[in-house]
Amino acid sequence: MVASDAPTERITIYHIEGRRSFRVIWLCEELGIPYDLIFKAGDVLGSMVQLRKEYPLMPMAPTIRLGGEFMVESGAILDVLVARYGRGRLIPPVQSNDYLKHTQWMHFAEATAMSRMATDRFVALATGVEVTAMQTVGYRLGEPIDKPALVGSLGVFDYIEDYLTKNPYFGGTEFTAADIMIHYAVRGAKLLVWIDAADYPHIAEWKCRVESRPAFERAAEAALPGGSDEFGLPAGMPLPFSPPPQKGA
Ligand SMILES: N[C@@H](CCC(=O)N[C@@H](CS)C(=O)NCC(=O)O)C(=O)O
Repeated sequence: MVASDAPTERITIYHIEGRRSFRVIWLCEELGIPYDLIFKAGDVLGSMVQLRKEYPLMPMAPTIRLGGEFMVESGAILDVLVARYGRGRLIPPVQSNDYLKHTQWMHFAEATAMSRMATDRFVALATGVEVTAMQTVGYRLGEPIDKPALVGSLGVFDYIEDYLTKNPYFGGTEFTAADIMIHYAVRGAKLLVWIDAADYPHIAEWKCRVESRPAFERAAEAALPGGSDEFGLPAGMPLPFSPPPQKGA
């Protein structure tokens, strides 16, 4: 991969607290990429309105502006920043087996993990059934192989847990951008589909390990200046969905 120098122009990140734009902030902190963060602290809707004004065609967090171009899709943004400014960091060598792992998880985070979880949540919202009922419908490891079902949220978590029994990071032996991609899906699952990383020993240990990175801590301070709750959302703000029942309740 051809390395290039530090950006000549600062990256503008349109951010909403507790949302996927956190991934871009974390990556910039890991690589030391200077950025300007545009959001309204403590005002999720206000941040969204600002983003809709700036980029009405596809107002999603994250949106970035770099070199006069707007760009959406967190995975694509991370790929670009790693390729341009990483100088080999946060990505395994292309010829290594770790590169296959890294690339799979870079895509899996949105294309499968977030999409299966969002499907469970949207169907639960549309039908009024609890999101846990959706999970009995999905296919997961250990179920009859002729079950007529698609892989569901629990199957996603089984797969992630199994992977982490054999690998320390989603980039294989080293922390890479793939860990940043998967982290948002794992953290968001507690509210989105009531799957708690704490119930999966290897996921819980990995989550704790990556959250102790200094760049994660700097990103959290910048992205969530008022602190965050147990779901990674801005502390003290109304939740977009009903929370899971308390354990033991
Ligand atoms: N696949 C996109 C998803 C982006 C996305 O859905 N972002 C949410 C916040 S986490 C958003 O902006 N939602 C507003 C909407 O869907 O209208 C990515 O990874 O960047």
